[in-house]
Amino acid sequence: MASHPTSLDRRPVETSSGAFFKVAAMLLGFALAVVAFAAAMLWADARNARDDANSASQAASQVETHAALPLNSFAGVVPANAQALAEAHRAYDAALPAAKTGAVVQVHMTLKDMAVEIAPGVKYNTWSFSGHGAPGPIVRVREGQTVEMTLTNGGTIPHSIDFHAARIAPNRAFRDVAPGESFTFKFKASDPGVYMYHCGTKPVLAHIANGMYGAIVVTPTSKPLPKADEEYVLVASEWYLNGDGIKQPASLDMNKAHAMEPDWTTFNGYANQYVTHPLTADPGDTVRFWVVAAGPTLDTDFHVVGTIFDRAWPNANVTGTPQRGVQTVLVPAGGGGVFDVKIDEPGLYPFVSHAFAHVDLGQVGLLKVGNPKGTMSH
Ligand SMILES: [Cu+2]
Repeated sequence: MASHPTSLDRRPVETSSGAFFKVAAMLLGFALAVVAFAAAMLWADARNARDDANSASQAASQVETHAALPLNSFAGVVPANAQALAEAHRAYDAALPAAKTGAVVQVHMTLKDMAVEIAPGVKYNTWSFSGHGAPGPIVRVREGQTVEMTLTNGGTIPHSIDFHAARIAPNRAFRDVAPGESFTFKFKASDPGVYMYHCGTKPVLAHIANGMYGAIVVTPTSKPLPKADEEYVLVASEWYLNGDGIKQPASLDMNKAHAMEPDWTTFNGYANQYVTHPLTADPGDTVRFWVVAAGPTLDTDFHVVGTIFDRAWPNANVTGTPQRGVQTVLVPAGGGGVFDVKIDEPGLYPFVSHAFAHVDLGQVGLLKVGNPKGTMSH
């Protein structure tokens, strides 16, 4: 027993510094209790306040007064005419663009600060890669082509562009570009797949969360993929709002981004857009999905309801042997995946992140095969 003292009192000699630490520990414990109590009260206040808040504007004003936890969620908060707005929304074109010919593919993006809609009637202040919101344009090249990327910064702070498809010194190619400046670099797209690109300027979390991401598809030529009839590119991402974005555009809530509590999650930047405007295929077609999870933080568990992947290339390892007959495949934040489905029966087939909170937050769409009767909202 003597060899295993259970309290400080059993120590034979108590030094003055030991006594000091005892007192300090007691005071610290008391202080922590006070902080915990205060936090609990704040939490209770916020809960009550939130319960009372009937209007979106009340909710928006709260978030400014409660910068710390708990975080006010604006998930699912849309105006009354949301359905009409969703129908009027022009969906991001998910079709894989045609490949360009030639040894060099020039890509020019002009950054612009702009408010865009991310859900029906919900606006957000993005830093846009291309002047039409997030994601940036789909870049499509063929294995072996050289990408000549020019970035023009039309924004107000420095930005950069980091291509995951490149093997290149980041300090040289992915460097910050000052407002008003342009910068060009080249890389050879030698590794086929689908890759994320994003702004790599610090804090990267904020730059990606503000919409600075997109996909580059490098189609293999050394070992071509089986033929596909339709090819779609989906960039999954999440949004963290400091207001509901209805009366005025929301901006980034960095506390929510750190807490990984998004208000909306999307495919191609806008919640549920392919539910209202489904992607299409004919019965018997092979449909290929090129999927990137842009995050900034959360993964996507890609699944198509009502079918099974005929071929899946996890991590977009398209030169490897595909997996067959798999149901749900992880697409990690900052990663990609390629998925083929061949669907014979006409119908509405939802594609989702099967981490189902994401479906409720907007990361769901429909693949409409043929001309089925009726509708569904998954
Ligand atoms: Cu940036």
